[in-house]
Amino acid sequence: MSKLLITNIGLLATPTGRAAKSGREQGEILKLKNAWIMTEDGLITEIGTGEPPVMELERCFEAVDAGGCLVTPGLVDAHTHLVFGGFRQHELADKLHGKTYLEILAEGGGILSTVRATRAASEEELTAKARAALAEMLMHGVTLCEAKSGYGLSTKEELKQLRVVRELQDSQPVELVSTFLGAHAVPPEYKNDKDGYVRLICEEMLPGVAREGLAEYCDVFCETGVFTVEESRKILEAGLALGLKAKIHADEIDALGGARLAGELGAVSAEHLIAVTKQGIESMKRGGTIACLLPATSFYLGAEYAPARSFIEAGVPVALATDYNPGSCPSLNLQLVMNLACLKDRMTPEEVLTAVTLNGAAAVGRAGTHGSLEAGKKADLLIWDAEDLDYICYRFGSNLVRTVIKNGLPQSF
Ligand code: IZC
Ligand code: ZN
Repeated sequence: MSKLLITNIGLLATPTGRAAKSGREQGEILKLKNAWIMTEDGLITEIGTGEPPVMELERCFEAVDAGGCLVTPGLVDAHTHLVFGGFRQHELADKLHGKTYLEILAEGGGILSTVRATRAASEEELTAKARAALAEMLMHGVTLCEAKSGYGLSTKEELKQLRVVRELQDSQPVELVSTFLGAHAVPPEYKNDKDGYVRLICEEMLPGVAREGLAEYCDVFCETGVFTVEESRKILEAGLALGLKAKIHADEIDALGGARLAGELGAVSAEHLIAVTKQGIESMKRGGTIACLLPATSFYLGAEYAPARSFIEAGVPVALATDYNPGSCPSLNLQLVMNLACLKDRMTPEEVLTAVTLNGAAAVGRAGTHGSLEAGKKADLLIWDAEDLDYICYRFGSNLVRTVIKNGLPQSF
């Protein structure tokens, strides 16, 4: 039995509850001064303020002194393209000369360049690379992370990527939630037969993924030149029929109507949403879809920022994630995303905290067990080199996480 007592918490800040928070509630954070947390076997058993239960401490509790600092739940990165071969630094010059993301993709670069590198890599190589990325994420405070496929684009190669996620699930500390994104781009073999590729996804890839239990979610890159709204609908419906819940890259660059589709299908989350329309937001509200915003991608593409305030005003829960990928966001620093969400999406530090904890957990179906500091939930928490929430949204570029506790165990780096 592993028991841990975290004492001398200057400020404990956490959302509460077991479902996504929206509207005014997104900014309601429980703040306890001079607090302590008790954990047992990886779960939080009790939280209190004032003097910690010293008698308990003398009996077999290991203690961690938080040094009067801020403690929050572990961060949840609800949108990453974790497993990939290579990087795409060779595209930087093109970018600087004004080529857009979609132009690079249309010329066979971008995602398709990463597809070539991922296909050329062995499962072991991909695993080692993603494992290193997860170690860096953990150091930056991420304790739960979504991971997409989408750089294989054939049945065999997509399954290879998802097996990497499964291998990593049990062999390193960050918990993973797996998403099938076979509809990330059209592979060269189907360049002139997109319908054939959509059929392959629906009739072969998705059943294969479901049979092996390799993913919980099905996602589609619904964008100009990639997959249309109708193709996205077909693929997401095929996934739903096999028990894979829906996510969708929607209305990032062009307002195609992906957000509206997300609401109609009751998708768990829609991602990006920079170009979302009023109807899209209303549809998401009706469908109970979470808006998963990715401001580090806006930064990296020099694009606009998603209208976070419109979602909050409409009562749509907002989550924030990195979008870690080798093209439009080669960073896995969720703390930077928190800074950008404040400064560019105009979210308050309290709303941001909910977005990267409880709402992130809800976006990956884990709000019942993760994303807040409450008795019965996972003992995933962070001790920050900070005294309050404002500080962690105000400082940027440094890693302000001092100690990561995952499953009640202090991690060492
Ligand atoms: O590799 O470019 N947006 N997919 C959709 C991505 C970014 C990942 C990539
Ligand atoms: Zn993405």
